[in-house]
Amino acid sequence: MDRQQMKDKLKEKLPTKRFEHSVGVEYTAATMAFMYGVDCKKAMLAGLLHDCAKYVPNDKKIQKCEKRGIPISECEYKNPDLLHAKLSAVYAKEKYGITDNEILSAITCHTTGKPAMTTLEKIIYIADYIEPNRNILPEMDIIRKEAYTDLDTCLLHILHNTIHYLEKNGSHIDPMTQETYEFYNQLRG
Ligand code: DGI
Ligand code: FE
Ligand code: FE
Repeated sequence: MDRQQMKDKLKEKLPTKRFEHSVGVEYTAATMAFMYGVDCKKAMLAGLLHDCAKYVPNDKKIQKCEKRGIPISECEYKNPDLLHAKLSAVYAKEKYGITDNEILSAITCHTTGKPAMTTLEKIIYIADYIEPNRNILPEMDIIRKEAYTDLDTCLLHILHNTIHYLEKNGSHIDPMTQETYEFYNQLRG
């Protein structure tokens, strides 16, 4: 499947706004790939497809992950939307023909992050948050600059603000989100 065919298929699977968000992540990831010397094609594919399973109904998300033996945390059982990251990697492989494991892992961890991410994984996590169509979140101007000056500072800033937002709303923090935060917080020293 070439890139245009992938785009056409994705457009059918997502509401307009989510499709536009995906294209925003595709191109934001490309600019970050230039900055950090990462394979631009990989960054664009991961960006384009990162949310491809977002609109699978939540009960199906659980079913499909269970069927493939993908581990599901207690927090993911309570908030099955979190599984769209893992399931989007499955769909990228099964339905869009992506075989590259660097792309697939960047899609897998785009929502919670994980400790010791590769540069491509960081780029997708960050591009998802800062792409131009995203609603403006607190400190977005600073976070967008950090994305092009210091990846780890940017990552920690997003994790900090996300955890703060989740706590404020009484949402459960997934252990992977917490571990990622602690990892990058310790790294800063
Ligand atoms: O899919 P997107 O909307 O583009 O962005 P995303 O994949 O980063 O998902 C964002 C949502 O995920 C947002 O509503 C916050 C939520 N989220 C991220 N980490 C956690 C979380 N929700 C819970 N309950 N726990 C987490 O640790
Ligand atoms: Fe997502
Ligand atoms: Fe997204």
